[in-house]
Amino acid sequence: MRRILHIDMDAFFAAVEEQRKPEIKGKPVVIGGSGNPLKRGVVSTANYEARKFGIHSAMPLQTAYKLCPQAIFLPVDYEMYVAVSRKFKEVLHAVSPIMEDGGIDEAYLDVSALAEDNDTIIRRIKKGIKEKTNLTCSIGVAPNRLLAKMASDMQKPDGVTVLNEGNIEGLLWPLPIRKLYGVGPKTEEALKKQGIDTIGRLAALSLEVLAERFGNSYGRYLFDAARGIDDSELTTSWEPKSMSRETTFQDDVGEWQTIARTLADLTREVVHDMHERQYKAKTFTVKIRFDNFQTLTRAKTLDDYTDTEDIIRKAAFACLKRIELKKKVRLIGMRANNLRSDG
Ligand code: TTP
Ligand code: MG
Repeated sequence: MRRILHIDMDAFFAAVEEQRKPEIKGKPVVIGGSGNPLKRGVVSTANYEARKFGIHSAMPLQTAYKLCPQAIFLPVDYEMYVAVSRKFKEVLHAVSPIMEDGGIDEAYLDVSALAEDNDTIIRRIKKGIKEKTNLTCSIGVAPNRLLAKMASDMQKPDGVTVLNEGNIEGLLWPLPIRKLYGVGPKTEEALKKQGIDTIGRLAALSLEVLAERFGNSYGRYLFDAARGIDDSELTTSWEPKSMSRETTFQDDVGEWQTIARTLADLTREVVHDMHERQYKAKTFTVKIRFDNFQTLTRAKTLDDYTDTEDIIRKAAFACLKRIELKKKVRLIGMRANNLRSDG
């Protein structure tokens, strides 16, 4: 039987901020946008004190302000969080090299081949993360990735949850279907219309019915997932698949100069990341979102890998030129992919 862990940091951005500003500990803290709750932007995360007021990720900052004007609002310091993220992933990678990077504050670890039991491994991980970052995490333990991911969310913060064949009925089936990994708002709505509101009710549907409603492949996925079945292997390449930056403008922008200056700034930041992490890249992509949310991307692939800012900026501007700026721009992004480690 495989032993997969999913590790997810608790209130990650907020916890990092509390770490470097101990005076805000115990108070409601909201991280998002430029940190000004009267301006446009959304909540990236809120600490547990702020969540008591109903504040959550993706909520407009202005709404968060109405719910809790006395909260401490801070800007997103992405560089800082990436640096901390790297530290905690190093701890995990040292425990087992079979690691899948799940995002800035989460990762999967296959510990099947280790001699120690799960309790010992978990203690080692929590202790290592505490020592290196002084932060807490929650861990899900399961025979596969799907269950591990769902388990890590069940006892936050600083929890450990074991989810396996024996407690699927007790722990998984009572959950709302939206909690099932891979079920988005559309599927949720479609299922709710049929009166299917929990994972248990989903598990009661036959494969034939699910395949008919959702197609063979997604129907099969739902059938298996509701039973906690997932045979997929971890994707272990511990390389970032891309490095990117994007900015949402405070007010939608029509002037080319502002857009160009912002793209040059984003390019500099991406190049800085590449230097820091010793990566070169071959493909560069620019993303533009207009005020009507229409989003376009243009990519350019060079003949050689590079980390030279001038060359990368030229590639970025070549992409930008291929986008007709006939509407105001809400967001601009820049990404380096097709990466090669030079370290
Ligand atoms: P999560 O792990 O979803 O949230 P969290 O770590 O803040 O809280 P929890 O204790 O419940 O795990 O996301 C990790 C980080 O990703 C989060 O700190 C901020 C960022 N994030 C966003 O920027 N926008 C979002 O909509 C979400 C969900 C997260
Ligand atoms: Mg988290």
